[in-house]
Amino acid sequence: MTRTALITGITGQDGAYLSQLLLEKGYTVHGTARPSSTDNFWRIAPFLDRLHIHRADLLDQGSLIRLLDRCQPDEVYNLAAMSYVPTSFEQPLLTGEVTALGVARMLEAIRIIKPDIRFYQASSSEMFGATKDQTQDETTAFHPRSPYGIAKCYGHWTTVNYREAYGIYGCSGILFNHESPLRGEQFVTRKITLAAARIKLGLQEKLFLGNLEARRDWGYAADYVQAMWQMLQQEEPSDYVIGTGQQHSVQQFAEMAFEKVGLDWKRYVEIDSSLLRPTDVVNLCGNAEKAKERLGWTPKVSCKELAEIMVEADLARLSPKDQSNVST
Ligand code: NAP
Ligand code: F7E
Repeated sequence: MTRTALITGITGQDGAYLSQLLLEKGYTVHGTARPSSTDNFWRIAPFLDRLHIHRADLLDQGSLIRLLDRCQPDEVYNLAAMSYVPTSFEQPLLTGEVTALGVARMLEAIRIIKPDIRFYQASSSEMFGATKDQTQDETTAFHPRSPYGIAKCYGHWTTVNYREAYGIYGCSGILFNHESPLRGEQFVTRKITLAAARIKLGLQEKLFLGNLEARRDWGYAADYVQAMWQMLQQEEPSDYVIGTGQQHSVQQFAEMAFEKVGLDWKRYVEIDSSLLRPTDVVNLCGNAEKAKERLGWTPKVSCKELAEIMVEADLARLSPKDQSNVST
């Protein structure tokens, strides 16, 4: 029988990769988009005609209840969130409403409408924040460093609590940074790859960055949505860290991206102190042993390959057809 999935935040990076994966697996795929004057469908445009899009907002309990009643999904992937850390410092209360309480609203809707739904919560390595541990796994203590990280801790523990209190099949996927050509342009990897491509093509002169020393475990979004799906196929629900186990600094990522277009990053990157955060996270590196053992999940794409994929995609997007042979 055809399975039905609902993805909140289907218009985002992960929503696009996950919907593609679920369509390939034969699911009927529903997704939420916020009511707005301009649709943000560019990531899902290639297969939009195969998706069922509903207007719903994590801020509005009634819209979520009606949504579940209409779709009757077997699986819900809660990807919607205010996901950009700097904005969470500017709008901490809105971040809490969407990224924290939004999870409780979705789980309440599940409890009321269809408690046998399998639920995936998009948790984040930002919950580890100021951790002193060199690598982080499911047992590492949380010490969030932003309103976003704090809100994700609430979402994580709410998922755990609904599992323990009401027997809901809820999984919290603690995903480390994952990127792709579909990444929003404000996140540092895409900001860098887009700038490297633009500078190569003579469309930009400088790239302004903040903290070059911050270190992240960067993986490929297409690999990570596979793990989301696998989590919901297990007999018992659980929480999983998903990461590559490899760490690079922002500076190293810039080196790799500029190298791809044959340029020396040092000539183009400048520091803009206004991009520094009130508190930053400087040392994240995931230990995904549990996911490897129980799900058989391993990452396929290295950080260097990822930087190259992203630069290539940005070059292709920016290049007029007759310049598609720009030397890389
Ligand atoms: P993204 O590209 O920023 O997408 C976020 C999605 O949430 C968008 O579809 C957005 O819709 C939607 N949204 C925002 N506010 C909403 C609201 N009030 N009601 C309903 N929808 C709302 O994020 P992503 O990179 O795909 O990440 C997916 C999820 O994983 C997020 O929860 C993020 O916090 C989490 N996460 C991401 C990473 C990562 O490295 N990418 C790592 C760990 C966890 P609009 O199109 O209308 O803005
Ligand atoms: O920053 C530093 C910045 O904004 C990474 C979200 O998907 O992953 C993401 O959150 C690092 C930080 O991602 C710039 O200070 C330097 O240390 O790309 P980012 P993030 O904050 O790690 C987690 C796992 C999520 O869950 C989030 O939703 O890069 N950095 N210079 C900069 N960052 C930005 N954005 N822009 C700069 O110019």
